[in-house]
Amino acid sequence: MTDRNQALFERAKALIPGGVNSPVRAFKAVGGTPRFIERAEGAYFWDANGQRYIDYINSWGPMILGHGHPAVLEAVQKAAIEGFSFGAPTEREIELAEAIVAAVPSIDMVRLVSSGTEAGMSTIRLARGATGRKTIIKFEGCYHGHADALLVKAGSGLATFGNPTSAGVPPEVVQHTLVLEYNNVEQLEAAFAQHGKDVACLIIEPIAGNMNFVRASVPFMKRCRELCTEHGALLAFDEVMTGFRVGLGSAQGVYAKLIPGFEPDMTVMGKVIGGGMPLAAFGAKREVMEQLAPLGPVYQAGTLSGNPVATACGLTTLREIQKPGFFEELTRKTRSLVDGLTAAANEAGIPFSADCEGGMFGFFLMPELPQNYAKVMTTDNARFNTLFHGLLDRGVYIAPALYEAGFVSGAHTDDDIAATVAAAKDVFKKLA
Ligand code: KE4
Repeated sequence: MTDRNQALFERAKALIPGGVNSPVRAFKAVGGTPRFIERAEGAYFWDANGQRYIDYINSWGPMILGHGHPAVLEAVQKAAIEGFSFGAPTEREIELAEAIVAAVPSIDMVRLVSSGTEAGMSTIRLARGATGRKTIIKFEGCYHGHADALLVKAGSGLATFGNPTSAGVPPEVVQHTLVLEYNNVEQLEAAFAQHGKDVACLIIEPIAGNMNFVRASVPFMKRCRELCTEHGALLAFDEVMTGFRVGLGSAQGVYAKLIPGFEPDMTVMGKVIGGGMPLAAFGAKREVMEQLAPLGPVYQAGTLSGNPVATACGLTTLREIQKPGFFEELTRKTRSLVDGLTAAANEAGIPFSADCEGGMFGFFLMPELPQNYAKVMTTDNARFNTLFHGLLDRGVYIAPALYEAGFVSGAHTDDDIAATVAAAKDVFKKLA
C-alpha cells in the first residue's frame, strides 16, 4: 500500500521549506515521516493513510475541548456566515476581552493579536516603552515566539547578552537580551544587582512547556517577583501554553496559591483562547496598556487582530471550559495518564519521571524531574525516539520532540487513557 504521508511529504518538500509550515512538525528530532492529518474528531485524528491516533498534541495546546466540539462548530459557522473579517471593531472582541479580564485578575486591559509570537513581541515592546528601559531578561529553554529580540541563546556558563539562536538576527538586535538559567536564584540575584536599573521586563514561562514540563520553583518565582518590584521592572508571564490550560486561573493562579498575593505585571496568552484559530492576546494593568497606540506612544497593530471568526471560536471555547466540572475531569484524566505511564515505566524498570497541572503534562526518561534546560537535554535522544515511534505505531501521537509538553482534552476518555498506558507498557518492555 502506498504511504500517502510519504508521498505528501515529498510533494510538500518541493514547495515548502522542510515540507512544513512550522519546523517542529517535520519530525526532524525524532526521524521518520510526518503524518499528514486529514481530519480530526474528539480525542482523535486520522492521517493520510487513514490511520487513527489518540491526539496528545491538541495542536500544541489549543484543542482543550477536543476536535469538533458542537458548540464551537456552531459558533464558528454562524460567525463565518455573518462575515469573515471587517477591519472594524466588533462586540465579540469586547466579550472576549471581558472573559479574559474576568478570569485573569492581574489583567485590567487586553489587546488581541493573531499569534503568540505577535503577543510576545508586542509585550516586549510595550514593556520597553512603558519603562523607558532596554534590557530584557529571559531564561534558557523558554520559548516566547520567534521575534528577533527573543531568539537568543545562553552562552556557556553564566548570564550572557546577545548570542542569537538564529541566522538573520544581528547581534545588535539581541544585545539587550540577557539569558539566565531557569530556576537559578543566585544568577537571578547577580543579574539584577548588576543590571536591575536597566531591566524593562523579565519574561518567563511559569511552567516551561518548551522544556517539556519544568516548573519554576516557588523560591525562584518569589525572587523574580520581588526583584522586578524592587528594580521597577515588569514581570511578564508567557502563558501562551499554560493560559487556561493548567487551570482556569492559568499558571499565575497556581502561583498565587503558593505565594500569597502573587501576580505578574503582564501576561502573554494564545492557543486555548483561540480554540485552534489564529488568536492570541497580551494584557497588563491599565497604566501599562494605555501606553499602546492609539492612546499612547507604543505602536502595535494587526489586520486580522480580533478576527470575528477566531473570537467566536475562542470565546465559545472559554465558555465551555468554564462550565462546572470540566477542569476537575480534565485534571483527573491527565493525572491518571501520568500515574499510569509512571507505573508502567517503573514496572519495566525504565528511569522515568512525570508531572502534570490541569490538562498539561510532561515526562522524562530520567529518574528525577529536571529543573533546567541543560538537565532536560541530557535525555537519551535515541531512547526517546524509540518511545515516540513505538507509541506512534500503536496509534498514540505524543509530541515529536523530547522538549515539548503533552496535552489532554475534554474529549479523551478513561478508555483512551487506558489504551495509551497499555501501548506504553508494550514500548517500555522494548526499551528495558
Ligand atoms: P505562536 O507564534 O507559535 O502562536 O506562539 C509562540 C509561543 C509563545 N510562547 C510560548 C510559551 C509557546 O509555547 C509558543 C509556541 N509553542 C510552540 C510549541 N512549543 C508552537 C508549536 C510550533 O512552533 O509549531
